[in-house]
Amino acid sequence: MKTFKLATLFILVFTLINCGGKEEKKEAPSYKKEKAAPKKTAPKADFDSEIKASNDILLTSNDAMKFSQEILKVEGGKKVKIVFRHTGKMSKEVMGHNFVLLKKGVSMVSFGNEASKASSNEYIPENTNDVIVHTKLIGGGEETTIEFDAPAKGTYRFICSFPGHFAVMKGKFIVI
Ligand SMILES: [Cu+2]
Repeated sequence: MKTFKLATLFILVFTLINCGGKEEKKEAPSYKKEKAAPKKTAPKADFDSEIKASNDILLTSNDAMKFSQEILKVEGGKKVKIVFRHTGKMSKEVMGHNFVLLKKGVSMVSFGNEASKASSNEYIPENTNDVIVHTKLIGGGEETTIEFDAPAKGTYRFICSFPGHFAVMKGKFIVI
C-alpha cells in the first residue's frame, strides 16, 4: 500500500514538473514551501509592550509548577504590592513556591543552584547579595503578600527558587 501511494505521488509530481515547464518546477515540492513560510508568532518585544503596568499584582502558582504571569510590569518610583498565591493542593515540602526578584546581572542558573542547597532557609541562600526582594515559601492553598519600593527602571528576572523550579518558573519584571 505504501509503495503504491509513493508511486502515485511520484507520477503526480513528475507529471506536474513535465507539464508546467520551468516556472512551476520550483513550486512542485510543496513541503519546501511550508518550511520556508514565516513564523506567525509575534516578536517578543511587541508582546512585552502590550502588557499594562500595574503596581498591585496578583501572581499565582500551582501544582503544575507554573506562575500565572511570566511578565510583570510596574511603574518606577512607587510601591509595588504582590499578592502571591499557591492555588494547588501539594505541600510546600513537595511543591513549594516562592517569588524571588533577582538583582540585575545575577544568573538565574547559578543563583538557582545555590538556592537549592539552602533548604534550611526556604531556599534563599543566607546573606545573599543577589536578591532585591522575595516572599516566603508557600504550599498549596497558601497566600502571602509583599510590599516594596520598585527598583530602578529596567528589566529584572524573577524565579521560584525551590529546587529545580527555576527552569520553568521564571519571568521578567519590568520597571517602566
Ligand atoms: Cu516553585
